[in-house]
Amino acid sequence: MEFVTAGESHGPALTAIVTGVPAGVHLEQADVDRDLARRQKGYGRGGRMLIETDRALVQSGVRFSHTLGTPVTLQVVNDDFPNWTGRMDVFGQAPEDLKREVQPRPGHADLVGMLKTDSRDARDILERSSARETAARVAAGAVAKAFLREMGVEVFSYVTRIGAAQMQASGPFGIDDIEASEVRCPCASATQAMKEQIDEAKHNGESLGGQAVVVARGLVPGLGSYTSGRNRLSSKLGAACFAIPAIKAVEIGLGTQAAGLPGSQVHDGIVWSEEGGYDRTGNNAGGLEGGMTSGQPLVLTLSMKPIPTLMKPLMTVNTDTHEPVKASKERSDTCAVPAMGVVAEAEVAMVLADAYTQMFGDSCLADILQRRDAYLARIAQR
Ligand code: EPS
Repeated sequence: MEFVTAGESHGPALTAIVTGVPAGVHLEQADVDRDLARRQKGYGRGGRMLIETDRALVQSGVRFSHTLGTPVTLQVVNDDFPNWTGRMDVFGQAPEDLKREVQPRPGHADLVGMLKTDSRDARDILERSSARETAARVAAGAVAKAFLREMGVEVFSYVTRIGAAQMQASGPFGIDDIEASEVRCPCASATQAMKEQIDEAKHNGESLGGQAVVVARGLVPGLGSYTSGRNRLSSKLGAACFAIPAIKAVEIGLGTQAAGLPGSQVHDGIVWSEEGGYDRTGNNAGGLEGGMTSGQPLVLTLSMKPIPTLMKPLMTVNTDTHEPVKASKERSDTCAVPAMGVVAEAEVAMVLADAYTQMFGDSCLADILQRRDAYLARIAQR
């Protein structure tokens, strides 16, 4: 299972096409729209989210709330498009008085994209490099999640850091605690500290990054492969997470901390019981051993840099005159870390769904479930 997206931030619409979806997967409109709405929320979002109410128009691949085994096309209309007449028209001539973007933002794709594509207007680049595109990924990811639900797999995320505010407690919490928080952090005191960070950043014309953890529970052991580097699930998950704009690091389980500890404090012990079969004494490995799922929860931590659009802009160079100027300041978000967690769920779900179909087939759900059950029965004998 894989997907491709198309669409500009202020163009008519975003589109995702998901291929490799087995027939017979139950999918409702609400499955997609729920995640689209979750992505739009989050303290620190800017004015654009007041304009958009993202919904997916499912245009192929689903009949009577079940997938057909054909490509699934999902379209998310940009409600802002009509406000961009004369700036984002699909056809015709650019108006004489068109204001080109010639003050590239440090840290954004603006300058390098202009050089690469021989453009004199950074809008040609920023329209696609905008994180608006992640709405289409979330729509695609909802299809993967619907398939994973049939496999008994749940994917969720929560925010652990925004700027200097970090969640300390890792005590028990529920999905409701995450979704009740305006920053998608299950700890109430950390939520408050994160909101204060965002308020301060906004006041200072700054932007903020942070960290989110993505968890997948209910996975069978053995998804992925140890036999070649490209087929290691860790490599595919890393590529998918780094595909998210502004992601600067992806950690698995204990992550970079493992580099500073002796092996005895890093590796999870293996145990066996009559009732449960093989198990581990911990999950420092984050659910991956040898490039395969271990059967423990998959735990990934993603670190996001601050958004490059600053209301108190950094210095840059005018690409027409080469004069030093302040970078352009578009309407933007102060912090998009809560949204990033939802996007990461989608990316991770797609990799996991693909791994399931590689292992158990991709023609129809009933066959996949039968093969999955036979596999689980076999390994339970070991
Ligand atoms: C973005 C700039 C802002 C964000 C946008 C990403 O959009 P606008 O320029 O229209 O104010 O709101 O994110 C989204 C629209 C979204 O749906 O996440 C950017 O430059 O990357």
